[in-house]
Amino acid sequence: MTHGHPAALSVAAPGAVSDFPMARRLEAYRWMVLARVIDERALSLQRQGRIGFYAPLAGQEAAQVGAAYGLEADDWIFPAYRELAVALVRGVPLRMIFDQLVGNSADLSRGTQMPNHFAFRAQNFVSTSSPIGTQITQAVGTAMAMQRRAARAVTIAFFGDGATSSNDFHAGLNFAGVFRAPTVFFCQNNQWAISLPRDRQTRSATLAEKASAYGFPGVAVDGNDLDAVYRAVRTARERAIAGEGPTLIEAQVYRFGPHSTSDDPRRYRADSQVAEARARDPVHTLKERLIAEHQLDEAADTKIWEAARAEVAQTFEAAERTPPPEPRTLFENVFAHLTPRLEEQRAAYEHGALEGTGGRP
Ligand SMILES: Cc1ncc(C[n+]2csc(CCOP(=O)(O)OP(=O)(O)O)c2C)c(N)n1
Repeated sequence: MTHGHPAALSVAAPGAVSDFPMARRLEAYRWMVLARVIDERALSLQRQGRIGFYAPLAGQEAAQVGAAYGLEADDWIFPAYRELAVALVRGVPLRMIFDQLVGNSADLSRGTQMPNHFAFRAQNFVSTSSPIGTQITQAVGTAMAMQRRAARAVTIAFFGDGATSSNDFHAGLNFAGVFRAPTVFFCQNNQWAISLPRDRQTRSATLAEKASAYGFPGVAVDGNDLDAVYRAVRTARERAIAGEGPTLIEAQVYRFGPHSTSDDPRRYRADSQVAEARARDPVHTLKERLIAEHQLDEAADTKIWEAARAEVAQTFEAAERTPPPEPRTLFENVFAHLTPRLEEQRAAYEHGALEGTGGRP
């Protein structure tokens, strides 16, 4: 098992900020269930050839939902490519997510972006970073701009264990430390960077301890524990707003599924390791807690899952029925002024010279 060292697990200053609000725990659970259902469905749809690509987040729901609840509406999110549950909690409509996965005419990027590469302007959810780590420096730069404008907001950069070996991790954390940028670095250590296990990523005992080299706090939390994640993000946010600078949070989780629809995890890890991690399933953990707190029972739980499955099925079908983008939209929204070559292609398209090419120039 490649999990971090339990002895290093700590929760940021217990009691410094309040626990996850009791009244909103059931709501948080619903988001986690919805994320899990989307995940299962999207994997299956990709296998059926109905969407082109997907990066599952199963196993990381509590980390993402806990982090999202720790933020405020004015904060800016700099995601990697696995933060679908963060987008949900921020209020991105399910329909917009599926429009993007399908790449239809209602999609904000008109199908020109790869599926699963979201950007939601209204929710301050910045465009997905597929190049590992680039969002880290962008989050720091934006936080420094916020600082200069005296905005009472923070940026949060989401990234994985693999990203801690990137140039941008070093540049971003160093700058943030020096300039006390109001940034929260949120590392979801899901134990794998595609096929590379955590113990071959670094000899550091935890990823959180890397923060000490940059001169600010690093905390490792159990990413399956909604309350622990929420507290850590809340504390980091308050610190950032107070002008005390950034925090690195390492949420220790496990990626249950493949890295993406493009790989087969059974070629690089044992089923027994996955089974062991699944025993700490964050969705199940929260369910048990809600039952113990008398906020949920089995019948109500079944209804939550059924409602999520029905909503996902109906919404996806509606997105699938929406027509594809007009081919001419290929020439729009990329360049302010088309390059001469693209101008030629657009003119050829408009004159029907591209007929019989399936709309492709
Ligand atoms: C700069 C760069 N190098 C390599 C890749 C190929 N790549 C895609 S995902 C990935 C692993 C990232 O792992 P991690 O940061 O742990 O995030 P996770 O996928 O586990 O969420 C790599 C190496 C890339 N996208 N960008």
